[in-house]
Amino acid sequence: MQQKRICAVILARNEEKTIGEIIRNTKPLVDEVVVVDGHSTDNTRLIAEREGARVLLDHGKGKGDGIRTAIQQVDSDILVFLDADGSHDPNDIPRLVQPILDDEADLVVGSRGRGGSDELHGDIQKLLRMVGADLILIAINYRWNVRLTDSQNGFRAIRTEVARALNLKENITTIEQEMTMKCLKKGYRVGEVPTHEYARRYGKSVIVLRKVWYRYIWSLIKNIF
Ligand SMILES: Nc1nc2c(ncn2[C@@H]2O[C@H](COP(=O)(O)OP(=O)(O)OP(=O)(O)O)[C@@H](O)[C@H]2O)c(=O)[nH]1
Ligand SMILES: [Mg+2]
Repeated sequence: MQQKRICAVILARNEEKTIGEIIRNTKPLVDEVVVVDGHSTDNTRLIAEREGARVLLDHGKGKGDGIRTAIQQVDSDILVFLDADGSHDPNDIPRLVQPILDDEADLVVGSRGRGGSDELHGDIQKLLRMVGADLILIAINYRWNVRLTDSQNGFRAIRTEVARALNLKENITTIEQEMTMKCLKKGYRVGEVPTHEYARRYGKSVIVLRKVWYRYIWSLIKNIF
C-alpha cells in the first residue's frame, strides 16, 4: 500500500511568540507543514516562512475560514489541525493520525474529556464554556447514538478526501462541531484519542463567549436535524 502523506495545518492569527517553536516541533512528525495565516498584523507570517512552512492566507472571516482554506488547497492525504498558541502538543500528532493509518477512522478528534484541559476549568467564563460544550456533546451523542467525549477540540486529524466531501460552511470555531456532526451524519467513522489541552501560552482569548454562544447553538440546530 502506498504511504499516506500527512500535513500539519497550523491555524495562526497573531501568534508570533509561539508559532516558530510549534513549527519546529511539528516538522519532524509530518510530511508537510502549512500555516494558515488569519491576516496577522505581527510577525507570524514572516516567522512561519523563515521556519520553512508553506503559508496560506485565509479570507479574514475567522478560524473556520482558515480551516476551509487548507482543506481546499492542501493535497496531502491526511490533515492534522492544530492551534498556534501552544494549546496543542505536536508530540500527540502520531497518536491522532494512527487510527486513520490503520483504517479504523476517517476523523480523529483529540479528546479533552479524556486528556484534560487547562482552558475549561477555573473561572466562570471557562465553566460556562465547558457546560455549553458538554450540552452540545450530549445532544450529538443522543442524536447519532455515539459516546464521544469531545466534539469541538480543534486538535484533530481527518482524511482530506472526507474533509472535502463535508462541504463545511462555518466561518468561526463552530466549524469543529460542524465537522464532527457532518461526519456522523454522512456515516464516516469518528474516533477519539485523549489529548491534553494546555492554556494558551501568551495573549488573551479572542473568543468572547457572550458574543458567540448563540452561533454554537445555531450551528448545532442547523446540523443536528
Ligand atoms: N487562520 C486563522 N487562524 C485563527 C483565526 N482566529 C484564530 N486563529 C487561530 O486559531 C487558534 C485557536 O484560536 P484561539 O484564539 O486560541 O481560540 P481558543 O483556543 O478557543 O481560545 P483561547 O486559547 O482561550 O484563546 C489559534 O492558534 C489562533 O491563532 C483566524 O481568523 N484565521
Ligand atoms: Mg487557544
